[in-house]
Amino acid sequence: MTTVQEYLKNSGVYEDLSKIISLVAEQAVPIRAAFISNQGYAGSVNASEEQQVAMDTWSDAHITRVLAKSGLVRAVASEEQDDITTFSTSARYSVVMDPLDGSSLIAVNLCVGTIGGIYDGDVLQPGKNLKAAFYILYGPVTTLTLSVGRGVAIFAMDADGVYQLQQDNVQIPEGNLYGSGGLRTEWLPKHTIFITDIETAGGKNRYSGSFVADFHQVLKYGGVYAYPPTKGLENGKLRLVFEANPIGFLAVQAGGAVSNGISSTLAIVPSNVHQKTPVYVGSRGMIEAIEKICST
Ligand code: AFP
Repeated sequence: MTTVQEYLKNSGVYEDLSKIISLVAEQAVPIRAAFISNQGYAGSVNASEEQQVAMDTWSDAHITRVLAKSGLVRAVASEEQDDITTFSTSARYSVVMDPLDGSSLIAVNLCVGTIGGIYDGDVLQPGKNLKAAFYILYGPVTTLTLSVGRGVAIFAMDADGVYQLQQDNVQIPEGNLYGSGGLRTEWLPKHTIFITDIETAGGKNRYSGSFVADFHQVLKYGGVYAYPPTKGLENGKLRLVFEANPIGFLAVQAGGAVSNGISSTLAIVPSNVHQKTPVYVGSRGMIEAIEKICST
């Protein structure tokens, strides 16, 4: 058995980077424990004008506090905070996070996650510069899906709270699952063509409303997760920095691809930490298909 710490050491990851990854991953234990007493809405809205649920604000405050205390982090940017918080300009790494992704599903006890990305230097860099990307999935088992730029590994938390390697060198197969956000009546014609083509070819619809959970099944079985531009929302709903980049980085490291329909979202230099982007992420063939449709 290989623990996440052993994996990071064997991968030659710098000590501080390794410590930050482990530190965030360990917070799965208190976060999971907090679900039971944080079921409702927080009564506040985030920078994207979305209602925050109690677990959004709880996990955001919790992880931010842990990172601040570590002394290892230069800055943190969170989907649940308006601005980037700088801790120490002498520290090397900055963390971006969606502390509780899919939080509206807590009240119905479906899978949710925590997404993280780590940059060497400041926050506003293109996703291709990520030094590490990961997500924790709070399913029947707590798993950590991680890339430090040398492929993708999945770890499962054991009864002692230790992440043990479950699968290394994960590769996205060319499967046929698909899940798309946005109301069908609001989709733009090119997205409708893309989804209709998948359905005609026998694709199976799997969409829960949690990006982490929906992407995880695409990672394992193949297919595509999409949150397209919709009428009136030409940049879709997902955030480039907190959602599209870490998950897109993992997809590419697993042999898949990520795109806004035109080109890779990992090349975009963010101008604003809360900027949104259309997202297509998954098997390479699926992403080639949407880019072909969008180019005509
Ligand atoms: P948050 O719970 O972090 O706000 O994320 C929800 C989300 O950004 C993503 O996880 C889902 O895939 C997507 O929104 C669901 O959106 P719809 O409710 O519009 O399907």
